[in-house]
This record gives sequence, structure tokens and C-alpha cells, in this order.
Amino acid sequence: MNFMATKPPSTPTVQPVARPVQDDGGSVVLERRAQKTLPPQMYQVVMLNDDYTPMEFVIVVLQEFFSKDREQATQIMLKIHLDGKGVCGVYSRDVAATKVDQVLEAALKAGHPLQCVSEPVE
Ligand code: TYC
Repeated sequence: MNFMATKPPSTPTVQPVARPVQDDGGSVVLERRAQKTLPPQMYQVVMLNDDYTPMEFVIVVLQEFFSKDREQATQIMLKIHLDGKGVCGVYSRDVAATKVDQVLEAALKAGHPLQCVSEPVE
């Protein structure tokens, strides 16, 4: 069981710089390759539906922590309500983890069971 709100990425983000190959003389040499920096793994914050958190609270959370306007926040809240979950935004790993913490803290403080997690974008 994984109790972390942020899942680790499923694939490594480091590429090998060189690989061993056999040259014509039979020696093993390292073939030089330019080091490529991959773009950072991004994380989506996914909010989950429940039967108790008021719709208005979810809308305010989406406006406050995910910079949505009221119309966008309402659409996302309704999608979560109907589908069971929905993406609130996509961020770097640390920012996504902070958003999850902010939502969980606000929900706890208000006495609502609202849950959200961050997960690597495939
Ligand atoms: N289903 C909740 C209700 O009917 C509303 C809700 C929407 C709760 C989205 C959580 O992430 C959520 N009051």
C-alpha cells in the first residue's frame, strides 16, 4: 500500500550518455553521445468526488488554489461530481504536492472529507 499523496514516476528520466560498442579492431570503445536533458516529469492534481463536501466549497477551493475563474471551477467541480474524479491542474512535482497539501488542509479545517492526489502525467 502506498500512503504518499504523490506517486513516484513510472519511468526513469535519465538517459545513458554513452554505450559500449565493438570497433573494427575488436576493442570495446564508448560511443560518445550528446547528453540530452529531458523535460521534467509533470504531475496532475486529481480531485476525487465524495457525497458530503458541498459543491460550493469545491468551487472555492478550485478558484483559490488552482487559479480558476468561477465558470471554470464550476465546470471542473461538476465533472468530478459526475465522473468521480477530475484534473485540477498540471504542475512540477513539488508544486503539485503543495497544492494537494493546501486542499487537504483546507478540507480538514472546514470538516469536509474532500480528497485529492497528484500523479505523474503519462
Ligand atoms: N458530490 C458532492 C455533492 O454532491 C460535490 C463534490 C464535487 C464533492 C466534487 C467533491 O471533489 C468533489 N455535494
